Order: sequence, then C-alpha cells, then structure tokens
Amino acid sequence: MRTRVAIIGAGPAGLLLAHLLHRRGIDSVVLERHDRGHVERRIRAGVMEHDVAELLDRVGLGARMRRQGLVHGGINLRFAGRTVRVDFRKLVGRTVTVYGQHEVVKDMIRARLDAGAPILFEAEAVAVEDVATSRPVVVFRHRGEVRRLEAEVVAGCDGFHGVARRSIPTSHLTTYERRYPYAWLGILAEARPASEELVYAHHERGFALLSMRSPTLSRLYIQVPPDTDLADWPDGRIWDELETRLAAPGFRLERGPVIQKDLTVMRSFVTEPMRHGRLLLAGDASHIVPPTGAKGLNLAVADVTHLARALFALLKEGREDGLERYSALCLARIWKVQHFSWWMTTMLHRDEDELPFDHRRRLGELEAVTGSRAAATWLAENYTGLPLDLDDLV
Ligand code: RFL
Ligand code: PHB
Repeated sequence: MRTRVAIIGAGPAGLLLAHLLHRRGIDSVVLERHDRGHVERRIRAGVMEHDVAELLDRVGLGARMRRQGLVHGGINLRFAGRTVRVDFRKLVGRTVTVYGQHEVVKDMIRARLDAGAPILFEAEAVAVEDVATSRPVVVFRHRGEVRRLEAEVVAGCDGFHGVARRSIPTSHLTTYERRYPYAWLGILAEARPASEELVYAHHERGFALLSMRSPTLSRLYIQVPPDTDLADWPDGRIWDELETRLAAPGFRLERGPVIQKDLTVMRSFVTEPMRHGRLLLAGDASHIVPPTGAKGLNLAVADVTHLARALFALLKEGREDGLERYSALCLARIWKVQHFSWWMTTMLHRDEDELPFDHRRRLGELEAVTGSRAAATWLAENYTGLPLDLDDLV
C-alpha cells in the first residue's frame, strides 16, 4: 500500500490532520488499532478552547458541535465554602465549548468516510521504518496479516501508548516527566448537571470537579489515591463524597444512574524533539498534561495546525523548512500549557502528606487569583486557550 502521509491513530490529532490534508487534496491513510465503535464510545475530554471550536467550525467539522455543544462564558472555583466565578467573557472576551471528545471523533470519522477517504480500523502499527529516507514505511497488522504502508511522511498520532514515539531511538530524545500522588475517579451519570458551568472545588478531603456532557448528562470527578480500586467505590459512596466536596450554600447535587466509572492517573510528560527524520509526533504521542486545565485535546489540535502547515509546504511546494521548524513551534506552546496544567493541578488538589501550612497557603493562592483582575485574566487567557494561528488552514 502507498500514500503520501501515513497517519497512525484515529484520535482527534490523527483525524483532524487527515481532514486538513484532504481539504488541500493531499492523500493520507489513517491506521487505527481499535474498531470504530470503540473509538466512538471512548469517554475522554469535554472542553474545547475558543479557537479550537472556531477551527472545527471553519473546516466544516463544527455543525453538530454548534447545535449540541454548550458554550460557557466562565468557570466556578469553589473553596473555603465560597464560590467565585471567573468570567471569561468579561476578562478576555472568549468562551469554551463543552462537547464530548468522542462526539468530535464521531464527526471527524463521518466526514472522512463521506469523503470516501481511507481509515483502516483494527489496523495496529507495529513498527515505523526508514524514517531517515524520503520513503518511510509503517508496518501494521490488519485482520491477522502483516502489511506495509509506504509514504512520504509518517504522522505519529497514536497517543501515549502508541508505537511511533517508541520507534525513535532513545538517544535522540529527551524526556521530561512528573507524576502526581493522586488520580481522578470519574463518573458519567444520567443526572441533570447541578450547575450551568463547571465547578472546580478544592476541599480538605481533596479536589472535586463538576462537569457535564449535555443538559441531562453529568460528568463528575473526585481526587483519589492512584492505587484506588474501583470496587471500593460503589455509586452511593461516590455521590456522598461528591456532595461533601462540592457543598456550598444553596447547592444541591442531582443524583442519577451511573453509566460509566473510570480511573485516570495524572502525569505531566514531554518528549523533545517531536520529529525524527520523516516521522513527526503530535498530540498525546509526544506529551501528556494532567486533566485539571482541560488541555490535552486542545494541545493535540494546536500541534496539528503546525503539522498540517509543515506538510502543505513539503508536499505542495517541496519545502522542508516547515518540517525543520515543526518541533520548536509546537514546544513553545506545549511548555506554557504544561505550566498552566501543573499550576491548576497543584492549586486545586490536596497532598496526603501536606502540612497545615500548605493548606492555608493554597487557600491564600485561591484568594489571590480570584481577588485579582490581573491574575484571573491570566487564568481566563489560558483556560479559553492561547491564540491559534488559523491562517492557511481554513
Ligand atoms: P488519542 O485520543 O489517545 O488517540 C490515539 C489513537 O491512536 C490509536 N493507537 C494506534 N493505532 C494504530 N496503531 C497503534 N500502534 C496505535 N496505538 C494507539 C489509539 O487507539 C487512539 O485511537 O490521542 P490524540 O489524538 O493525541 O488526542 C489526545 C486526547 O485524547 C487527550 O489529550 C485528551 O483526552 C485529554 N483530556 C482532556 N483534554 C482536553 O483538552 N480537555 C479535557 O477536558 C480533557 N479531559 C482528558 C480529559 C483525558 C482524560 N483521560 C481519560 C486520560 C479527561 C480525562 C479523564
Ligand atoms: C470533562 O468534562 O471531562 C472535563 C472538564 C474539565 C476538565 C477535565 C475534564 O478540566
């Protein structure tokens, strides 16, 4: 098999890249290890930055998001029994859109299949070869057969556990990592969200987050130790804990059937550079942020805006300068987003071995951020997303 761009992974990064290339008449093949149902049902992120929603709209992927997504003009920070709203519209004139990642993935898969462009499901890449040449190859397994996909470029959009990053010799990479001593226990519940906008709560018993997917579906999280066994958390215990941590005057949590329960470990991770010859990494394949800043999917999209532009230059004009600049352009944003995600995480969670001083200092920090227009503006700028350059893409 031959194509111009071999894309490993049908997550948001791989599918968006395939879509942007297709709009410029550049052929690609997407290889995805799981079946279609699996990737369309996987519940993950839910918050689209301002410019990410704009990009999806302008490239023809936003129709259902605009109908069903919830536009939010702020978030609530709850601590010490108080709730303070950070008003994004007022502070930075921008919003976020709450719309499930699996819905975006569905919209992207539908657009690709409608265009008659190839995605191979249940096709697992096992190796990437010849990346030092202009004819790299992805070796993959499909329906019990080992096959080869030859391309001019390989895009490694295969997430944190994918094969692309691992196929680069470790001597060419520098890795930065930080693990956190806590995890998130998340539920999806058929219950009316108890707040119109998200609530990030810092409580003596730990962090809690109230989010949503629709006016009838709540997505809720509590901070737990990373070695937590979900079997120890029957639904009633989760609701009780959420109620305690989210408590505020006049606030009533609506309960309902829990339809999904999951545990997410928290980590910050970056590999540099994001390119090895004709193999380019994008999204979770090259970096991970803890979810407290709602940035993972948005950062994957930002990488793809740079990658698409680099590939237009290479494959339309024969220019390699875009490939050369790719990693540095992405990393400039990645490290800012790493900082924001780390900051939101450490400000809102509780460490098991923390001193009473740490707790009081954290409350001081929350007071400082919510009490200062300058500090709240910085939070709003980062949460709604640093500007994306959409020129030449839409
Ligand atoms: P993905 O989505 O992991 O997609 C990678 C795809 O590659 C496939 N794959 C392979 N295919 C072929 N061959 C192989 N060898 C392969 N290995 C893997 C996988 O099956 C998969 O389909 O990576 P991508 O595209 O980079 O997208 C990144 C985002 O998914 C991720 O950053 C976000 O979900 C993170 N995240 C959030 N991000 C936000 O922007 N806002 C949020 O509100 C937010 N909340 C979250 C989150 C992640 C969470 N979890 C579960 C980690 C909340 C949670 C709980
Ligand atoms: C979600 O709705 O899943 C969600 C929202 C905000 C976050 C993380 C996850 O910071």
